Amino acid sequence: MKPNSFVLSVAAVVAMSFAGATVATAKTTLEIVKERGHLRCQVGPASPGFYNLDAKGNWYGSDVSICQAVAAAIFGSKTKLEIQSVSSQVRFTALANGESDMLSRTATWTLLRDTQLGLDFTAVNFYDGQGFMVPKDSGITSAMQLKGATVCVLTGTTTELNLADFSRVNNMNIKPVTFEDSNVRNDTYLQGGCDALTNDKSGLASNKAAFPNPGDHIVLPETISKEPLAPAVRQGDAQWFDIVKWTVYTLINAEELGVNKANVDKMRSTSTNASVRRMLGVEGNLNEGLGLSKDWAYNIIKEVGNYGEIYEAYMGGGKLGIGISRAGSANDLWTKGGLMYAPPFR
Ligand SMILES: N[C@@H](CCC(=O)N[C@@H](CS)C(=O)NCC(=O)O)C(=O)O
Repeated sequence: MKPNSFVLSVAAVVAMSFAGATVATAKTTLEIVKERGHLRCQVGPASPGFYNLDAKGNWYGSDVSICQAVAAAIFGSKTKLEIQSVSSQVRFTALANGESDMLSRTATWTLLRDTQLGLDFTAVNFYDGQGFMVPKDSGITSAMQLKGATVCVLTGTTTELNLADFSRVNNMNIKPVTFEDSNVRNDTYLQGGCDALTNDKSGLASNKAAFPNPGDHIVLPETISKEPLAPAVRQGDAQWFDIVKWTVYTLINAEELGVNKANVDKMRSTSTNASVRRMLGVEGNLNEGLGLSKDWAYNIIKEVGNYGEIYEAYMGGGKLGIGISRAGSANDLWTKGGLMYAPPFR
């Protein structure tokens, strides 16, 4: 053996044993979460629909439900959860830095975010699009009338970028008024500091629901972008990615298969539908690749319900809902003309 190749092979052996040592000691996200005893999940500043606080300081909402569902899949209880409220501006860095285990926070899945921030988007839980809101008495009825207007917008968002595109493409000379804090943005708009407010349309419904006189504002008909909102995880842990992704798919499949919070026990003991039996862990071993117990999906449904129940409660017509009608929209099940379609339990 020539001395050079000897040196090389020693180096290779040393490198290999380092790699081996790293693999042997690095903990998976699931192991870290289990050892900690609870999941850390990021949402946004309190906002009706997605993530809001009740009088006792408990978080609730559709994005909070996804956090609860992942906690239930791991621990069998939705309460093994620490919610972190993070602004749009810092959300991705906070996740990439390891401050939380996942983000469930009206975050739009884009190519850049998916490939350049050290993150992976899991499965869409709400199909949205950007719109505009104006005071009713402004007389404005179309976004095309916003030529030269000042528009309040949150920075660090796709909203800000789409607004610039919309203005440029249509030669509108819109003047963005940018904010880091959504409360300050809303107050400025309410006090007449800008002619219009722009946000995802579900965000506008949420903002409006929190205004003193929601009826004084209208959402204009135009939708200027695609905003597929999805929970995200840090890149590099395929099992963790699968756990969060299949938690969303469980919620959607459960609705399609007619399994809900109220009937899940009965379904588990009496259903003869093979997909239901596999989903609820009565048959097969679909849990194994996820590293979760057989009843992981049962626990999700038992603790938080299915996708339709969550939608109705927080985004739809429920007491706490923000009244976005679902029937026939992109957020309906694929069996009803929508885009909510989850891969099968098999
Ligand atoms: N979907 C867009 C916008 C996200 C966004 O700004 N969502 C609103 C929904 S109301 C929000 O969280 N606002 C509160 C905040 O971030 O301070 C994105 O991912 O950039």
